Amino acid sequence: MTPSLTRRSFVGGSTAVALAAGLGGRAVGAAPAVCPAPHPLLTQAGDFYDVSRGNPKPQTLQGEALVKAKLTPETWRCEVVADPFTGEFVKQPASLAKQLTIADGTALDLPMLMKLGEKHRVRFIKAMQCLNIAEPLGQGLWEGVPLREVLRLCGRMTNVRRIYFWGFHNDDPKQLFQSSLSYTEAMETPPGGLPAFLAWRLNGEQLSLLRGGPVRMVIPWAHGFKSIKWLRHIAVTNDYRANDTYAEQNNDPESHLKTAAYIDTSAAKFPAGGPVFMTGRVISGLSGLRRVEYWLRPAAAGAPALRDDDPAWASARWQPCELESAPGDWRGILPAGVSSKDVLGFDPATGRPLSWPLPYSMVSWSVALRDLKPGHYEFRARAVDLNGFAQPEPRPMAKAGKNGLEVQQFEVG
Ligand SMILES: Nc1nc2c(c(=O)[nH]1)N[C@H]1C(S)=C(S)[C@@H](COP(=O)(O)O)O[C@H]1N2
Ligand SMILES: [Mo]
Repeated sequence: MTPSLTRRSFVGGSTAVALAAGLGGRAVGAAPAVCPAPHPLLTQAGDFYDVSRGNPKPQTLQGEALVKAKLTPETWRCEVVADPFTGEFVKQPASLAKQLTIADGTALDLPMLMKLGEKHRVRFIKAMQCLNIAEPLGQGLWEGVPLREVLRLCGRMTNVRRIYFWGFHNDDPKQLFQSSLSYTEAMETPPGGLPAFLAWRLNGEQLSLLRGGPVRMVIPWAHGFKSIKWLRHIAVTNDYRANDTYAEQNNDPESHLKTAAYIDTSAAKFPAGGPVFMTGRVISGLSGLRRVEYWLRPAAAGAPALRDDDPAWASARWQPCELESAPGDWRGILPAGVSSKDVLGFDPATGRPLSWPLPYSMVSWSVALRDLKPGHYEFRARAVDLNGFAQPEPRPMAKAGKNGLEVQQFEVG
């Protein structure tokens, strides 16, 4: 199964430098006098980098096909069943006191979810990132109800070790894209932690078909492959294996979002004299974020990639970048009617973020490079986490998430 990727057009609050690059390759930029504005904290639903399988892709369905797929708000249904699976180490199958099925008219629908939402609603700002793509996909304010509240509708569970879930896939087993959580991950949340949830709103609006609506799973700590779109099925199972579709493709199925910095594409050439502004985004992953730093060095035009064992790494001079600070006033950033006091990760009394960046969110960084002599340069940026580990430490294995160090070459003069 090969994901097909649609590059979102890079517009809307993007930097002048990046815009020039996006429109015509790496343009020769007039250096802006002030640092370009940071990326907007919330990405519009249509501006996310899309990672979707399916032939046809569910977001292209229309009319009767959409109704048949149960992917309109009125027709949406999600079954919650017990998987009868047994095997060598699985003597007893999982069971639920009550299954929610389409056949007997008890499947989950949107009114049921909204009813649960009256009491258990969660809102959370999360960066979406694919384990296999070295660039954030976007960031949203996701809104829904914890998976555990949905499972509680089914009464007593026995012999449940994992929860599997998958979306609409054209009723073709070859197109199935599923993911899973352990029982504990689905049911229990550490204090101040973030629950797995079923989302039906994004940035204050109904979750669009394009972004996986009417309802998608959102797993706050995980890479995108756990956040199943067009959710239609939840199955509790006694199978202890994380048999995510991604696991079958040589990925670490229990990876968490990594702390990592990403560089915006800059102009290829800057005039001498003015400052050169470099910008980018950084995700605060499992290990949190302490700072972003850069390393600038002269390098020949088109210099080959620096090998991992090159002695230059040892003498690199890493210097601090400026991190976008927490907004003092969240009105105008959050959708109308949403108070930051009601968003997870914020102090419910003051409405201020409890940490910055928020866990599993991304913010912009920037640096002004001054007094550069004419010549060719290489610019690298890296995140340093709360353990003091610099990217790509401590987990440089790409199949647990891409966090290699990015590099940009440019010329001054
Ligand atoms: N049903 C379904 N859900 C899915 C996928 C998919 O192909 N089908 N792709 C997953 C992957 S690998 C990623 S990275 C995210 C991407 O989310 P986005 O398209 O909203 O950016 O969706 C996830 N959810
Ligand atoms: Mo992905």
